[in-house]
Formats: sequence, structure tokens, C-alpha cells
Amino acid sequence: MRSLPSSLLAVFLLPAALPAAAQTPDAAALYTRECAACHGADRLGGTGPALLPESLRRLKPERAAEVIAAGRIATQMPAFGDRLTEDEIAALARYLFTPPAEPPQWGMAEIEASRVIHVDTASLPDRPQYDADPLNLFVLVESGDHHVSILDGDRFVRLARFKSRYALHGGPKFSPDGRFVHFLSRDGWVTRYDLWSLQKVAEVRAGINSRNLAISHDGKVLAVANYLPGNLVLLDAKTLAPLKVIPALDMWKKAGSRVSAVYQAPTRQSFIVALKDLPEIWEIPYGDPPPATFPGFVHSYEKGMVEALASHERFPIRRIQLEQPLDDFFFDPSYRHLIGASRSTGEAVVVQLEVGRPIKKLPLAGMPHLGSGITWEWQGRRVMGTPNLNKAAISIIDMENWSLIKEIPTLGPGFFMRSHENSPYAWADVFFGPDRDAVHIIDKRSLEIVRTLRPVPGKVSGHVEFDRYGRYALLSIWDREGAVIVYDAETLEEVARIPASKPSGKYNVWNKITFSEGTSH
Ligand code: DHE
Repeated sequence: MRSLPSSLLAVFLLPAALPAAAQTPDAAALYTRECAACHGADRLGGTGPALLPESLRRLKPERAAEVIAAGRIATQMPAFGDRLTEDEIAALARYLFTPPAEPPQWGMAEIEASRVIHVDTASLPDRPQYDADPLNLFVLVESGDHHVSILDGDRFVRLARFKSRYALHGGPKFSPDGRFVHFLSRDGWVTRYDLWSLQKVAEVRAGINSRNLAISHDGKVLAVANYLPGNLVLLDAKTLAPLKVIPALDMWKKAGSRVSAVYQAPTRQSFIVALKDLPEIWEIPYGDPPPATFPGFVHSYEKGMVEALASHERFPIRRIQLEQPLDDFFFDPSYRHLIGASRSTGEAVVVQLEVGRPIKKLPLAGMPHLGSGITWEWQGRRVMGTPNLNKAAISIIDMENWSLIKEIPTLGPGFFMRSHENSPYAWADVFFGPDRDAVHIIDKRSLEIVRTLRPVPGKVSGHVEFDRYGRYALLSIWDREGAVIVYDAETLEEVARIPASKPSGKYNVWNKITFSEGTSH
């Protein structure tokens, strides 16, 4: 995209630094005239993404003005620089960062009305329509041009490439047999895709601004965590029909919260919910009917839960009280313990799910990115490794006594860490700072960095996923002119390079459905 002259940029320093125009343009009218057709009259999105402060949180106001002026390459967003004056563009950008007078509504009716059925499930084939191993496929999210590719994990060729909803985030979630995969966009769109016939099956908009989704262990229910509106939405996974909307409110229904994330706890047959603004964790059993008893009824404050179960209310809430909100979780392989981190304080705590309370503060100083942690056996005990978002170190934690075993210094803070049961190595990217093109290879036995790769000097490299056998490690070059590089996981030599548009995450079907210890779930 062409960059704007600095004089113009100065005008776009929004919102506080923006000089008042002599005659302020009518931004609402401009929006209706120029933007509403694609982004919706209510700014909730249409063919283009939603344009609300919550949805634009990751965009700087000056960048929003740049996009209006110059357009966005490889999208349908045109340039308005020749049609609108500088003042008009600045007013429009400022308008997008202003909350609407009426808070937008998105409840059961809106969700149901948004549902799109692409294919009649009855017409889907009864076997994969290609000769690749359906359980060794990789689902590759290409965030540069908002596409998803399906890669054959043995031959490393694309079986399909399709347009996704705008800005997918978080790991897509697979049905337990690996046949269907579900994606979530930051705009709240859930897409169910059939990996046998390589086509979209259905879509629904579950929220306006969403965080991630989880699937029940039996593949029947999807749960979507929303910032806007602050709620958890439960969907029938097969039809994407909404089952229940649970507003994120405290016990007295006074204070509300955004929902940070939702996770599956397969051994407990429940969803675990992280709340951004309330010092609570929710556990929601999803059985139908709900179980008569539930593991962990040991505290009187769970009386509400007992009553909910007795009344056969579906999706009752068990509330686990905390000292502070926690917004990023990791689980031990038995799902008896949850490790939660607070983005605001950087603290991490261990919560025992059966007794339903925090049992230990974790000695992590660098704001762990727990969603990307992994575990392995080390000297007869289980350890977890997690990158840190604001410290150049990988933390290694003993999962029996929750002590810090080691901090491995790295070249910069990282986002993702990956390994595989059959590999002696863990891969940890450097995502921030001048060494963002580096990836460390850590020996899981010695807990030492044994190699640092710079696959494409100067370009960010990050996010690794192994194939189902642990023979290959696939790494993203995080660039619009990017690639997925396939490495031999033992020799660490490059064996293939697949061009891709800012490939963010990639997900191996087998590793996900078997809950491989080396990847996220
Ligand atoms: Fe993510 C997963 C939260 C920013 C790419 N990210 C997750 C998960 C959470 C999370 C809770 C696990 C959910 C899951 O997979 O079901 N991410 C957050 C944030 O709070 C944060 C820091 C700020 C935000 O704006 O949301 C954040 N994440 C980013 C990015 O900037 C990344 C690098 C680029 C992007 O696409 O937005 C990014 N996050 C990812 C990816 C995963 C992810 C690729 C899935 C990793 C996996 O392998 O499972």
C-alpha cells in the first residue's frame, strides 16, 4: 500500500491529536454514503468487517485513516483518498472509534437469522474425495489475504484453498473424528468446513467481536467466547443453530464482563471459560441432559450449580472465585489443573478444578502466553514450557510441585512453542524485537537451546506444527509474501517451501484430535 505524506499523517493522528477542522464534516452522513453498503448501516459488518471501537482495538487510529485514504490491497476495500478531503477522512476515522449511541444487539434471534447453510449435510460424501491421509492434513490459516489452505501432510501440496471470513483468530477446532473443522473470525463468524469433500458446510455469526471457540469432546456443541456482546454462545455443532446465549454477569447479575476465551476439558465433559473483567472462572458441563452429579462439589458456594443440575437446566454455570481476573489458560494433560495468567498484572496461578480454587501462585515474571505452552516428560516428571510475551525467556515449570525449573534465555519474547511426542526438540519462536526472524530449537532433555534458525533473514518467523508422526516441522514466514517452510524434524534441514500469504497458524488434524502433548488444544 502506498504510504501517506507526513503532512497528511500528522492530520491523521487521532483522536486527541487531531486538529479541529474549520467546519467539521458530518461523519455519520459520510459513513452512510460511503461505507454502509459494505460495512453495514449499523457498523456491524457486511461484506466488509465490523467498524466498531471493539473490533478496531488492534488498529491504530492513524492506520485507520491511512486505510480509508489508500484502501487495503488484496481486499475489496477501495481507496477514498481521491474522493474525500483530508478532513472528511479524519472525521470518518474518528467516527469509527466512537461507540454507537445504542449498544449493538446480537442475541439468539440475530444469531439464528445470520445462519447460512452451504450444503445439505445429507448430501456429503461418505469418504474423503482425495487420496491423501485425511488425518495427516494441515489446516493453514493465511491471514494476509484471509484464506485457508488445506495441505497434504505427506506430500506438502495444497488440496484446497478458500476464502475465509475476515481475520480468523485462535486455533480452529476439529470434530473428534477429524472430519469437520470449525473456524472463528474476530467478527464472530463461525464456519464449519468438511475436510472430506473440501467445502464449507454452514456459517453463523455468533457475536460481534469474538475471541475463540471450543468444541465439546463428542463434537456436538461449539462454544464461542465474545467480547461484544460480553457472552458465551453455545451452538449445535452440526447445524450451527444457537442453543443458548449466556451473558457474562456476576452472581448478582450486576457487573458484566467480556469473555476472554473458552476451552474444552474433555475428561470433565465441560467448557472452561475465562472472563476478562470478573475475578471468576466458569465451568459449564455440556451434557444433555446435564450430569446428575459433577466432579468437584465440595464448596457451599456451588449450591447454585447443584440447584441448576437438579432442575435439569442445560449448561449450568459453576463459578470458581479468584483474586483477580485471569485471561489465558493452560491445562495439565488430566485436566485436573488449570494454569491461568493475567494480562494486566502478568501473574500466573494454578487452579485445582476439582476443589475449585487457586492452590498456587506460579513464579513467572514475563507474562506467559499460556495458550501456546506444551508439556513433556523430563527426568521422570511432567514439565510444561511456555513462552513469555514481555520477557525474552522460555519458562519451564514442574507440573507436580509447580516450581520453576528453568528460564531459558531467548533472543526476544516469543508467541508460540511446539513439539511432538516423537521429537526430542521443542521449537520456540522469537516474535518481538530485532531478532524476530529467529527460531530457537530447544533440546527437551537438556533444556538447552541447541540451534537457532533464521529461515528468511529480516522476516518474522513463527508458529510451528508437526505432522502426525513427528517427522516434519512446519514453520511460518509471517509475511504477505510469506511461506510455510517444511523442516526434517530430526536433521533440521529444509525439505520444502510452500508460498503462502502471511501464514499464521497451521494445525495438524491428528495432533489436534489426539491431544498431542506438543501442540495446543
Ligand atoms: Fe492469539 C490463539 C489470545 C494476539 C495469533 N490467542 C490464542 C488463544 C488465545 C489468544 C486465548 C487460544 C485460543 C484458541 O486457540 O482457542 N491473542 C490472544 C490475545 O489476548 C492477544 C495477545 C491480543 C488480541 O488482540 O487478541 C492475541 N494472536 C494474537 C496476535 O496478534 C496473533 C499473533 C495474530 C493474529 O492472528 O491475531 C495471534 N492466537 C494466534 C494464533 C493462535 C492464537 C495463530 C492459535 C495458536 C495455536 O497454535 O493454537
